[in-house]
Amino acid sequence: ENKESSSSRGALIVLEGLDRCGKTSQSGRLYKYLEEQGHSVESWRFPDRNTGVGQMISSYLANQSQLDDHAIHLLFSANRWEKRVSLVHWIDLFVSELYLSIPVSLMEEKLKSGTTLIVDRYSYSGVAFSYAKGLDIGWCKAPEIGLLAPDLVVYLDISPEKAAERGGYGDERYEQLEFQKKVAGSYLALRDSSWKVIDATLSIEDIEKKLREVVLDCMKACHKGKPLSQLWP
Ligand code: DGP
Ligand code: NA
Ligand code: NA
Repeated sequence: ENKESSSSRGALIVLEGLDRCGKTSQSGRLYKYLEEQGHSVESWRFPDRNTGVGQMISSYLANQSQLDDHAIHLLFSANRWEKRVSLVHWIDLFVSELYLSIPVSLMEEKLKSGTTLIVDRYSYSGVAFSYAKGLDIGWCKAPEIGLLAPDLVVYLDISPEKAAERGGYGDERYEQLEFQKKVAGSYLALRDSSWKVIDATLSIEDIEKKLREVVLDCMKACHKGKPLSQLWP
């Protein structure tokens, strides 16, 4: 009897790429398209700067605070964990004033109820940026273990030089050509054959079209019952 609902889950779609690769505007366009097509869809981004942890990350990125490389790495990861799991509070238990928090898997519930999530950056950014700073790759991957694995990773491919020409560069900590070159190298080390790589120097419309194709394919597979899995598969 649950066949119906479990076979119509949403897809976890992740967009990755260097700063200024066009990820954010493409995820906006994709979101609008899917919504117009009548799909249940949400647009997420990491870091989510609205949480307490997110505000610490934001201040670090704006160079308003300094943090050890390992410490900031764990904050980015914590920011993903806090969006995977939401704590439902049960207060007012009258017997002993107990205060219980029941964890609910936010992402999983959404996906299982049929909502597709378009996520602008995820664990791959977490590893790519810290590995670029010289941290051990195994250490970088460890705190991501147990987060939901995406059904699709789309990499918007642009050279660090081309990205730097796009302007507005240099506002935040990581937006420097030499560092972005290292990040590009990290992404290369992380990529596997399941990633869909789209040339981010194509026209906005062409990228949008290619993105829709791979996303709709993935959504079909999820709809047919492709199981959810966890990082790192
Ligand atoms: P964005 O809001 O997508 O522009 O991301 C802000 C910056 O933070 C960008 O330079 C990419 C970087 N970033 C995103 N996620 C992570 C992460 O998990 N770890 C680290 N170290 N950097 C990240
Ligand atoms: Na940025
Ligand atoms: Na992040």
